[in-house]
Amino acid sequence: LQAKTAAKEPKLVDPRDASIDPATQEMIQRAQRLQVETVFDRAMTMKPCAIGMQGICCKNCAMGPCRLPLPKGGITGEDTRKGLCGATANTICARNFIRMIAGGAAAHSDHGRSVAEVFRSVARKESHDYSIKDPIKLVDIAPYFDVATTVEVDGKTVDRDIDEIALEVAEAAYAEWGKPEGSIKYVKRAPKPLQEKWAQEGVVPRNVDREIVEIMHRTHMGVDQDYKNLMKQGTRAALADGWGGSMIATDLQDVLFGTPSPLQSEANLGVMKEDHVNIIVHGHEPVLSEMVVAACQSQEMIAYAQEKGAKGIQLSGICCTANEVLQRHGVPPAGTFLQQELAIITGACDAMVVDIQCIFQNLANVAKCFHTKLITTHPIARMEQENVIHIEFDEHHAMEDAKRIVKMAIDNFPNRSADVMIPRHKTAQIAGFGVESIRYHLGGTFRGDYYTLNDNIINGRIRGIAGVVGCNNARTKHNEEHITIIKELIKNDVIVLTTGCSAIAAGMHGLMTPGAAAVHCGPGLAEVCETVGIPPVLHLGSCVDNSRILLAATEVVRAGGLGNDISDLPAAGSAPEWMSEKAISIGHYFVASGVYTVFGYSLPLEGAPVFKDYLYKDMERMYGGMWDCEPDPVKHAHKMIAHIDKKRKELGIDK
Ligand code: XCC
Ligand code: SF4
Repeated sequence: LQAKTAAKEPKLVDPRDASIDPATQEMIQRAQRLQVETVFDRAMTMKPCAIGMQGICCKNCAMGPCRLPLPKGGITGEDTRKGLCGATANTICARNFIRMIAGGAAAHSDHGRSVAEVFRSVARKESHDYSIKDPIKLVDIAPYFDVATTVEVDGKTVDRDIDEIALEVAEAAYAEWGKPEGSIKYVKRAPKPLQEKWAQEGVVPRNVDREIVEIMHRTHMGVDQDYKNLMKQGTRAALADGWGGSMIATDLQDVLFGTPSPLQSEANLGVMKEDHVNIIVHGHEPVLSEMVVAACQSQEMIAYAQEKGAKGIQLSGICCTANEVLQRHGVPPAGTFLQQELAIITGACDAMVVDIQCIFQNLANVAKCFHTKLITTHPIARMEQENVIHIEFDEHHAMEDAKRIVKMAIDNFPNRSADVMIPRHKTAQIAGFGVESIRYHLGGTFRGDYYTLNDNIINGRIRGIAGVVGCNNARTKHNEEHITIIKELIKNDVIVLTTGCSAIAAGMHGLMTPGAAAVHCGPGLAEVCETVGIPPVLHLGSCVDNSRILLAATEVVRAGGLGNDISDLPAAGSAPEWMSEKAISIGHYFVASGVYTVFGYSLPLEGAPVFKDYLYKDMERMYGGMWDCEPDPVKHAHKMIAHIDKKRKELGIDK
C-alpha cells in the first residue's frame, strides 16, 4: 500500500463529520485504516485562500497576482482598492465570475459538440454501432433547426424520410457552435416575453464558441472594465450553454440513445457486487458508456466473465455518466462526485472507465493501492500517472472499443485481493423522468385536468416547483445540504426536480420512491404524488439535462394559468453543495431565464459588494431572476419558499 509521504502524522477527518451517508463513512474509515488518502482528508489539511474565496484575486497578467482584500471593518466611504492597472474590485470579481461561466459553458457545450459529431456520423451512415432510437424526438426538434419534416408529393403532404431529416438536423445543430451569423436557434423555444427581455438587454447568444471566446477576450488584461458590461457577456455565454450547447446535448442524446422514461433502480456503493466483475463508468458523456452498457449485456461478455469465475458483470456509475445510463437503462449509480475514490477503495472495482469532467486525478493514486484498472478514454482528458491506461474511444468502432474495455475489466477480476469490503448500503429509487414523462404521469397534459401540474399548483396542493441540482463539495458535509433542503421543500409541498449529483444524493437517501411522499411530504404534495404514483423528487438526469428543467418550466408557462413567463412561476432554483464552474454557468442561465437561484456553501462575490448587489438585486429588474447564497440549509429552503409564496401572491393564488 501507498507509503506515507509526510513525516508527521497527517490530520484525518472524522468520517461522521465528512458525510451523512453511512456507506461513505464506512469507506472513509477503511481508507484511513489502509492509509489511502482521500479528498476528505485533504480537505482537512489544505484550507482555501480567503481572498480567492471572496473573488478578488486577479492573476490575469504578470504584474499581479493583485489581491484586493476588504479593509478591516468594511468599506466606509469610497472604495479605493485597485490592482496595479487600476482594476477595481468590481472589475476583478466580475472578470473572475464570467471566466467561471466560460469554463462551465465550454464544458457543457463541448460535450454537446461531441454528441453532435457522433449524431452527424450516424446520420451520414459512417458509424454503425449507433442508430436513431427516438425518431419522434428528432421530428419534434427539426423545426427549431429550420428543417422541414414533411414534403409535397403530387399535391399531397407526406412525411419526409427520417434519414434525410437526421442529416439536415445534424448539420444545422453542429453549426450552432460556430456559425458566422444569426443567433442560437433554440432561443426561440423560450417564452416570448423572455425572448423579448433578452433582446432588450442585448444578450441573445450568437453562437456557442463565440460567446465563450469573447469572455476570454474581454477579461484579458485591459479590455472590459465595467462590471455590468462584463456580466452582459457572462449572460450571453450562459444562455448559449443552457438554451444552446446543453439543450442540444440533451436532445441529440435522446434522439440517439432514447428519451428516458421512469424506471426502477438503486443507488449507493452497495450496488457493487463482490461475486461479479465490477465496472464503473464515470464522467459525463454517454457516447462511450452507452456502448459499455451494451457490451456488458452481451452474451459473449457475460460468458467470458463466468469463465473467469465471476457470476456476471455489475456495471454502475459515478457522477453524470451514471445519471445518463441510469435514466436510459436503469444502471445504478454507485455514488456521487465525492464517492469516486471510495468506489475503488472497496477493493472490488475491476475497472473504472472515465471520460470527461469531475474526475479526480487522485483516482490514479488510489487505483495504485488496489488492483483496479483506471482507464481514460477521451483525447482531451488524460492523466500523467503511469498506472493509468488510455484507450481512446472512437465512434467509428465504438462497440469494439467498449468490448476491449469490458474484457480488460473481466481479465482483471482474478487479480482482486481477498481484502474486499463493499458497504451494504443501497437504496431503491425511481428515476428516468423528463418533460414528456412529467406530462404523461400528471394527466397527459399540463393544464385542464384534476391530475395536471398547473391545476395542482393553482389549487395549492403543490405550492411550487424547485430545481435542486449540482455537485458535492468537500468543504461541506457530503449530501447534508442536498438532503436537508430537499426534505424541507417537499415538507412544504414544493415538488422537486433534480439533476446531477444532487439527484444521486436524493436517490441514495430514499427520496425517489413513491413511498417517500407519505413520509416526507406536506399533505398537498403527498396527495398528488400518491394519486398519480410519482415520487416527490423527480430525477431529470445529468447536468446538461438542466435544459429539461428550462423546458419543463416553459411548458408550464405555455399551459397557462400561471403568468406569461418563467419569472412569473412559483418556482426557485438551488445548488446546495456546488463546486464546479459548470454550476456557475447553470446558475446564471437560470437567473437570466427568470429563476431566483440560491447557492449553498459560498459564492466568490463577498469581496466586491457592489457587483454582488448587481447579481443579487439588480438582475431581478432585468430578467425576473436573481442570485442568492445561503449556506444554512433550512434557511436556504425557506428563502426559496418565500420567493415561491411571493410569486403565488402576485398570481393571486395565495389563498
Ligand atoms: Fe460534477 Fe455532473 Fe457537479 Fe456532479 S453535479 S460534481 S459538475 S457530476 Ni453537475
Ligand atoms: Fe493586477 Fe490588473 Fe494585472 Fe489583474 S490585470 S493582475 S489587477 S495589474
